[in-house]
Amino acid sequence: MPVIINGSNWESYQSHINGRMYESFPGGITNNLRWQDTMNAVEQNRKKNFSSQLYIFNTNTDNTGNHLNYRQVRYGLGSSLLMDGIYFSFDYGFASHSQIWWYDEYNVNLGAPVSPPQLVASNGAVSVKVGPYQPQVWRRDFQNGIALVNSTNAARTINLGEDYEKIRGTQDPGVNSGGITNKITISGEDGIILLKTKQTVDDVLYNNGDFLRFYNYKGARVRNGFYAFDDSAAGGAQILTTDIDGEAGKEKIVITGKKMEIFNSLGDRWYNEYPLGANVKGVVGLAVGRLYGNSESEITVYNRSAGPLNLLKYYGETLLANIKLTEFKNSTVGVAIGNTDGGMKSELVLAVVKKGRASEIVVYDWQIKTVRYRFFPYGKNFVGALSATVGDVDGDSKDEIITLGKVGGQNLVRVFRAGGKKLSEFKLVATVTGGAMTLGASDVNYDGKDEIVVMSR
Ligand SMILES: [Ca+2]
Ligand SMILES: [Ca+2]
Ligand SMILES: [Ca+2]
Ligand SMILES: [Ca+2]
Repeated sequence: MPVIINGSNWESYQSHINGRMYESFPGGITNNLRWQDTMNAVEQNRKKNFSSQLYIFNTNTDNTGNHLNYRQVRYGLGSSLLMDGIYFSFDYGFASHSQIWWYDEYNVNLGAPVSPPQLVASNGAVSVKVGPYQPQVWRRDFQNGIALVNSTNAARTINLGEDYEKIRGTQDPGVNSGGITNKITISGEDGIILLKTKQTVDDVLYNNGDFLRFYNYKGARVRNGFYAFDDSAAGGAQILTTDIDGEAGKEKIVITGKKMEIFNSLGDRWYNEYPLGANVKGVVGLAVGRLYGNSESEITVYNRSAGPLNLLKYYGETLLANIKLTEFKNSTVGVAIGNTDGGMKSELVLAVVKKGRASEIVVYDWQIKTVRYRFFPYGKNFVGALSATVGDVDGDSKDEIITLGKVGGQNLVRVFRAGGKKLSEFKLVATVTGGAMTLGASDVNYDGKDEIVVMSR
């Protein structure tokens, strides 16, 4: 169990403790410390502290209760992100720490740090910190974005070198506007978190060159759209980059025409074959997920227009071949794998457009033997095209079923819980191209909930 203390840099304590809370960061409760004093003290103490180190920066309202001081929140949070193992809180002050105020930045998972703290010159030049902390603009890079802190007392404008995307916040939208920029002005004693702009997206099956848009399940756009293009694959190829082996790193599956390739996270090719034969008529469909509930994923490949469906291990070995489901007869089918009803196992979710029948969602159990439930997402008279995917859009650890159908000339997204109970719906504005749209789901703003990805050609 780590032992941390509050409030002392006393030399003889340091080798007996694992860390410390820095109350009223950065000034301390007497408010006579400068930012660089505190930051340098942390650096010094952590060299002497016992391992399993844990620190807390408590920034607060200085006992005023002004919880809308977002600049102060960002200043403390940004500073805490510059070094490892620092937790952050923002509350009332030393007279009371019982508040649980929440800030937009807390919703963003920046991922693991990928750089040490760095100094940023006004021309944007970035250099790794060598000496002690001093009033400057500081930057640290993370897997999903960057943290910046201006510890001077005047605004600074810096060149970011490339485009970054502001988070889309509701509390201080002037700062967290969701806009894309390669240059930013940070006021004195302030900080900001920026996201990397995206040109590819993980965990979503897209066609190379698709335009992608991102919505929460209530229909609000959460990130800027973009054309997804992977240089290593042909235009129009189906691409899915996701973890399939349960080990660190993302693997990649590419379907070009009738051929499927599986690459491990280092880019080595595990599989390069025609899983349904080279001459199969129709589009080869792909769905990946933890059908059996293990850390490793299963892969389904199927002929969208007639079946059959094959189930493969994550590296391509056949588990079940030539599964013939009645849903594929005289139909066009899309498949997704998701855990819609809890438990360990996932389900196979079919979006079925069948001649002479309303377009339907049919959900099979993990053995692909028993239909667990089925429903008509747009009613018993809707016979149009139906696209479906799965994703946990509300963060309750169960996947919702997300559908897209064109009703009365409008593209209508609907979100369902297991059994077919509707959770939400929203209309999509038409795309520039007017081309067909498909769906995916992925957490693109790092808040732990999947967004709905709408892809169009
Ligand atoms: Ca992996
Ligand atoms: Ca389940
Ligand atoms: Ca859910
Ligand atoms: Ca999200």
